[in-house]
Amino acid sequence: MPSENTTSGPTNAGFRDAVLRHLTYTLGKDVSHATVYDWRMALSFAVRDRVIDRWFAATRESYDKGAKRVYYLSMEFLIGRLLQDAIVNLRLEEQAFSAMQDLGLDFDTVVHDEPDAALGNGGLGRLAACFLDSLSTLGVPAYGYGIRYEHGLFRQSFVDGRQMEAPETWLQQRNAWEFERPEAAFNIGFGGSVSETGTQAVWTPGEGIVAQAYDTPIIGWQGAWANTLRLWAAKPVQLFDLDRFNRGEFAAAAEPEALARTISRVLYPDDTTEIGKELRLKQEYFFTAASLRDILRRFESEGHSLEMLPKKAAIQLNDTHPAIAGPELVRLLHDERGIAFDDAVEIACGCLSYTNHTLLPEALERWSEGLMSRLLPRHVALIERIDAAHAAKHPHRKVTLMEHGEIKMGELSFVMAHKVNGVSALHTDLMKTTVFKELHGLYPDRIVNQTNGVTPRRWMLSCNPRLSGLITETIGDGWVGDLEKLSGLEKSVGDAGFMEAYGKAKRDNKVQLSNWLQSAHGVKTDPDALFDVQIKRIHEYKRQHLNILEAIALWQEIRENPNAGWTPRVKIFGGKAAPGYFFAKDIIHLINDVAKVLNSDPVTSPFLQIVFLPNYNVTMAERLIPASDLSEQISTAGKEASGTGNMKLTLNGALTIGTLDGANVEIRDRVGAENFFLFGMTADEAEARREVADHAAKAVKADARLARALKAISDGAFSAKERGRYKGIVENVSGPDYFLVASDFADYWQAQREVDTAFANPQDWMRAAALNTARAGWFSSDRTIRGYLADIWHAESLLG
Ligand code: NBG
Repeated sequence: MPSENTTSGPTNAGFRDAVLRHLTYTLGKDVSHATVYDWRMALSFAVRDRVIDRWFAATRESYDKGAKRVYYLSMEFLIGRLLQDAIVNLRLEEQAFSAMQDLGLDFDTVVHDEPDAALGNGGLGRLAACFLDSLSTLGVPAYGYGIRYEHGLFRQSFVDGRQMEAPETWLQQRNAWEFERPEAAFNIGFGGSVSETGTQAVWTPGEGIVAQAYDTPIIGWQGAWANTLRLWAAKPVQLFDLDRFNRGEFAAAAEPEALARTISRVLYPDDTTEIGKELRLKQEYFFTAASLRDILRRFESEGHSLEMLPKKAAIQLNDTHPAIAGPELVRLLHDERGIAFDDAVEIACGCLSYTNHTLLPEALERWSEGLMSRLLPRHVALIERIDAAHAAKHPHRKVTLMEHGEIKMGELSFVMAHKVNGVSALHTDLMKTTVFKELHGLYPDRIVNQTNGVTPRRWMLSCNPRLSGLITETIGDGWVGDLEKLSGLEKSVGDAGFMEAYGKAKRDNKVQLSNWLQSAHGVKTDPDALFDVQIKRIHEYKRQHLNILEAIALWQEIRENPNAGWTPRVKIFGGKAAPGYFFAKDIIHLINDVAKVLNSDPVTSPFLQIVFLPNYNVTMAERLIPASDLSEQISTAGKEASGTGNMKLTLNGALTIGTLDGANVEIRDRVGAENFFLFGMTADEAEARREVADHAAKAVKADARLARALKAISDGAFSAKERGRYKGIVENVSGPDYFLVASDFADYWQAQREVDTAFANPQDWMRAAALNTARAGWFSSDRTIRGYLADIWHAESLLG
């Protein structure tokens, strides 16, 4: 892994001494007693030291230049591990590697000791993490604001094929990257009452909680700039009740503290459906209110007048979770600083913008007015006033911010933002014609598109050293900071030497994955088989059940005709289901049950194997993606807002089998239709098909393979002791089938057979894979951030 060190500074020996110094003086450990944890911490501190000066300099420069800052408010930052990332961004590979070697340690073992910070559910949270990397790389003064969850996304295991959930414990050990900021703390109130005197309203909260900041520096590529991820932890206003304690009521005395801490205790394990818990609303207000106060404090410390706020602060709402920012900012400006209401709304709109990440109706947040009035009484009054102002401007409007006793957070965000963006071209178009149709008509310039992207530092340079090395050898290392340079690879795609090296990098990655599957999971796989990968949250719209149904049908066909020259394939699944989403949990169970039967079938297992890896997370994605041949992006068209895993896989040379959904459309446009396995209905066709009576039953009847696969499930072929176990799935697919599994099955089967044929010709396959890499440059999150800067934030890079 070592590559050329381009930073000046300490020599390798100097760096090793820094590690030793931290081991001794920061960790208080002697070399002879140091554990892997101690070494990992010492290495992290030595690396972190290299970030600090740059971090301070960036902060100073932002103040000196009076720069506009970008504030990214997000309930989730799925950052994963940071050590390797920082080493790669600082170009410290050589020094860190040789320091560990000198000290008699295995570099990979030390790096892999770091817990994976899973402060997010899926795409939305990982996108936020990629954006932080790009903002720092581009030298844009920016802060990420979120919650310092004590427990991130649950740890998943399988017992008899069923998903089990256990708490995640990333903070059990010390977190090497964060700095506690006891002085950066705000009191956040809930409940209480509002008194009005004349035009002035005063909210007196009934309870309070302290939001205290923890800062993590985020270093950009080559250490050119560093920003801050500021996460809020909930602390009690009063530590404990001494009177009760002295009376011997120990548990009761600790109650206020425990209750307060509850707010930042866990990440809600649900990314698409609203669970409607009071605690969730409290979390949302807690981090939004603390962030806005921090933003205003910084702004006011620079001595500007409040009308200048939109020129100095761009505040991005990552989905509706921080949507309360609209009324809260109006409250801070109007109630607390005396700005006229209309002006306060205008200033707030000038700062705020909102990204929508899903059109699934159940995922658009709505809060009951009752709950909201109880927790945030002043905000409800302000929302009513915002709604009235909107109605006055548009007397014929039909869409209101409040309806059936609920407050609609998507609509509130729309009205309070100067720009609203979708995350892929198709998704943005659908926003205009579906969920925000009327609002789009009233504000035709408000909706803009910013197709998602991924950071090439983590998703190529760091996770795929073999391919990165080859790319750099071929076109130089400019691609890391400018991914579009990958197009320079195209001319090498006809070159036999390059293609051999490309094929070797992929094969070596597959061997490495295969070895890990064996050592970590006891699964034996053939690295020459096609590695077919579906890694993402488990959801009906993502259609993991379509994938497993196809596997069953294929198994049946191979059994009938084992000598037909089948292309060996390993289907790898990874992903978690929300604990309360029973259908998704049944899909996991079914995949595991099917795997058990298929993997032990001596006739078919040389050709078809199923592996479901437990506890999929960022770290696992980093292992799987470089070794994948086929990327499954098979959502029902119109339902996947963008996808970002699809981009990572494309970049790493996996070919996609996919529908015309989300960013698949743009991926296919760029890599070329001939290098992409397209199947299925378009979003319009899907919409129309749902109107056809008995569409699923008809599709099942028309497709003997699908019918036979469903019958095997019903007959208990995979659940002999409980034949009815998957009745729900079978009935859904052959009955209502909202996600059109049955209707897309035949086409999917056909596309998979085309995959088989294509993979049997390794030269052509590798050529297509290399073209996928060469043409993936546009999907860098650097490009996405440039788009936000130009179209939404109107902020600038302070680098060069
Ligand atoms: C997800 C979408 C993905 C998209 C990411 C990032 C949520 C609510 N939405 O398609 O499902 O890629 O957001 O934009 O997590």
